[in-house]
Amino acid sequence: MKLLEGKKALIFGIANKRSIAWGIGENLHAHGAEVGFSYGIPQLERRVMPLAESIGADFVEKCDVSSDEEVAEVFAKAKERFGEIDILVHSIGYALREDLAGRFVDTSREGFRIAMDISAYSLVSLAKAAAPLMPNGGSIMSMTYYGSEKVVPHYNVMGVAKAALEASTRYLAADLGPQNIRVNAISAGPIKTLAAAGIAGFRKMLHYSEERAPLRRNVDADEVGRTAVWLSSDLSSGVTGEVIYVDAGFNILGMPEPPEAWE
Ligand code: NAD
Ligand code: 0WE
Repeated sequence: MKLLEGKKALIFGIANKRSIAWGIGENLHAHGAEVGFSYGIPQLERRVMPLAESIGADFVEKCDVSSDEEVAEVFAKAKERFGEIDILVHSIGYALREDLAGRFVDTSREGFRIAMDISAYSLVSLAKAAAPLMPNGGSIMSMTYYGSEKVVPHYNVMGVAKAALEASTRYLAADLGPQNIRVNAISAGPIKTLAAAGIAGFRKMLHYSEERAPLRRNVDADEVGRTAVWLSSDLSSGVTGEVIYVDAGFNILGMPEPPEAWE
């Protein structure tokens, strides 16, 4: 009997084979879960369909999470297809490109609103829509990043949105806990996905963390997916409202390695 046998998962935020959402989907499927996917924009269908098919996932629906109507529609379809679900994965983040460069202090009102709406509020709206499909409890998780806690150059308004996402995780965990629905976030180290591809200096950031992280390497979407299996399973039944780090230990450091002069 596989760990997630009989469980049904809905995964939001797949774009291509590099997506963390795909690393999670593959692993949930490998451990026996039935998986459905949702993607954000029509152009992604072409890339997402063959991936979904390769693991026998027939539920693949577009949903722009900035639209209440689209969220309602995708959950109506999920109810039709799955009846109940056990696992909800939120793997969505977006800010205006201009807000991921330069100074945070220059963030526009509209840029701030968009980042908060798509990257943080959407977890609240998906959790609210998913809860009625989880009558026997469930596990909800989202993806976050260390830039929510400490200043990471150019992460800017996304750091603020991730702080809101992490705080929302705690409030949702408190609200939904009595229904045995757990809500957690995975804080992943930097991974070269579509969302990271366009970021100036991302390669240098990967080298920076690879050289300093306690494990002296970066993490990949498959490792995030394996932690998602644990959060999805009854092995983590006592864990809710938490941020779980999958970052090769980078977050524990208070200072980089001592310079040679100290040794
Ligand atoms: P990705 O580009 O593969 O995934 C991001 C997804 O968000 C895309 O599928 C995109 O279509 C979707 N999205 C954007 N706006 C949307 C909208 N309005 N409606 C629906 N979907 C929308 O990149 P990824 O790195 O896999 O990102 C997934 C999550 O992981 C994000 O929350 C990101 O912040 C987080 N994360 C990424 C890293 C990293 O270094 N790659 C590290 C830590 C956390
Ligand atoms: O959450 C993210 C990135 C999310 C993201 C990426 C983009 C690129 C394309 C949100 N919005 C957009 N908008 C676009 O137009 N990460 C954790 C990856 C990431 O992004 C950074 C990082 C890291 C790490 C940006 C600056 C500094 C570090």
